[in-house]
Amino acid sequence: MELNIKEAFEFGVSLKAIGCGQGGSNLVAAGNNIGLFEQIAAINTTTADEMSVPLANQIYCFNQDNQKRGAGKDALKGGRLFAQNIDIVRERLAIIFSEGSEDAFYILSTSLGGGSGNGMVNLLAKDLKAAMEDNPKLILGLMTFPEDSFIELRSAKNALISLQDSSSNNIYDSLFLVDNNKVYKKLPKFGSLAKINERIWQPIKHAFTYVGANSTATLDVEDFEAIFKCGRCAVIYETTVSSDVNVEALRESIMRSWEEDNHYYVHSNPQRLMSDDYHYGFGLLIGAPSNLIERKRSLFENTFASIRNILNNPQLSYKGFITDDTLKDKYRIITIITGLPYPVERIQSLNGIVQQSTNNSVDDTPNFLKGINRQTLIGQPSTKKTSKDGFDMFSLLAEVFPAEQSAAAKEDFSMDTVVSLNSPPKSPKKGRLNFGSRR
Ligand SMILES: Nc1nc2c(ncn2[C@@H]2O[C@H](COP(=O)(O)OP(=O)(O)OP(=O)(O)O)[C@@H](O)[C@H]2O)c(=O)[nH]1
Ligand SMILES: [Mg+2]
Repeated sequence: MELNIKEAFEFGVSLKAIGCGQGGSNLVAAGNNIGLFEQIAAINTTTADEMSVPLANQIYCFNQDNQKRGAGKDALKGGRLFAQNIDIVRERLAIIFSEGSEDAFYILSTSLGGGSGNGMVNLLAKDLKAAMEDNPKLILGLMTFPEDSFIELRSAKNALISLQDSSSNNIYDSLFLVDNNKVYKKLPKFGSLAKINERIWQPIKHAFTYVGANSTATLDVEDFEAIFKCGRCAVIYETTVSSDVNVEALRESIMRSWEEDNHYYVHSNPQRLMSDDYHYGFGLLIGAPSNLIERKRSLFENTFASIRNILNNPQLSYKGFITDDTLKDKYRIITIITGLPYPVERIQSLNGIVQQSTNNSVDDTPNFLKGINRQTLIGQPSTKKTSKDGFDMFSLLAEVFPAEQSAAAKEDFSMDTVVSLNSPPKSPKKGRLNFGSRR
């Protein structure tokens, strides 16, 4: 069944996915259900969670004291369990991803707020990046921002650890932030979390289907890659519009698709978040039935110019008009916007919860929570280099390796070859970490 769905779509770019923790694994399973991924893996710390992906794709970083306990909503513990089990992770990933496209992009998914996924996802991303040092591929992240009812001291802290880390270390080429408040708001309508998880991926799936496809104006794979290299946060909105529209109506529909209630992202109305000082990426993809694709060319071109203008003319702007005969008398309009700032207000409200709680109790967590660096969250203007300051989860690694090795080991963690993926494994280095080369 799954195979049939996959075969029905020709992807311009393949996507491989790794889910971390329960929410991340469910999300990856959902994307896989709609045929988005070429290959998937899911990593967790306990068998107590529902994983949704086949057993062969599951990887565990067990808590040796109790395999059912996992990280127990403690992100530092989640990170530590990951670091302690890194050899298992690398070995299993190397096997799971040993076949398939060499040019695939990667997407790592997790739900912020828990212990396991939240704690491990950035370490994994960093490891993957190091593994691909010689042949870098895009690494994207898709994370849910915790729903209000889940937020308390620990979950807020966990999410802050991860966000501070990814914003100050430039771990992902781009990060999609999904708002779980919206997910739960729509739950009654769609009946199950699994169904909504599928809908979250839908615009991403359509974008990946259209890139590099047969078109009259091509947003090719390189353009797509360039857009996502802008860094910070990304969104992909979509809408379908009746084909009897003019430019004004088309533009209105697109702008409506950016509004708060019409997608699952934390970021809404991107035009209000964009200023002259930063790099942004913009892609407009329009799918249309073959009888309209040429005839409506000027309508599409004018719409592109108009939307580009609304977004303050980002330097990196690309368009693709794609023949899609699954659409009858409709257009599918996809807008990709990258380089958006981290959601400062939402993050500051998490910070407020932590501050409030820690005022009344003794707290022994790292002091990164004291001062969220606003500049790191909104990014640096394009003329300045991104700051490397901020709390660093990677210091966890130093705890895992013996003291005399720790400096070299930490160096290796970010420098060495990791999972062999599609390139032949490098020969193991004596006395150093041997990331995923198959023995
Ligand atoms: N959108 C979405 N969110 C989910 C899903 N499953 C869990 N979550 C959210 O994930 C957060 C809890 O994190 P989990 O993923 O359960 O935690 P974990 O990574 O397994 O970490 P532990 O604390 O060790 O269990 C909450 O915000 C949940 O609402 C899912 O299938 N979809
Ligand atoms: Mg869990």
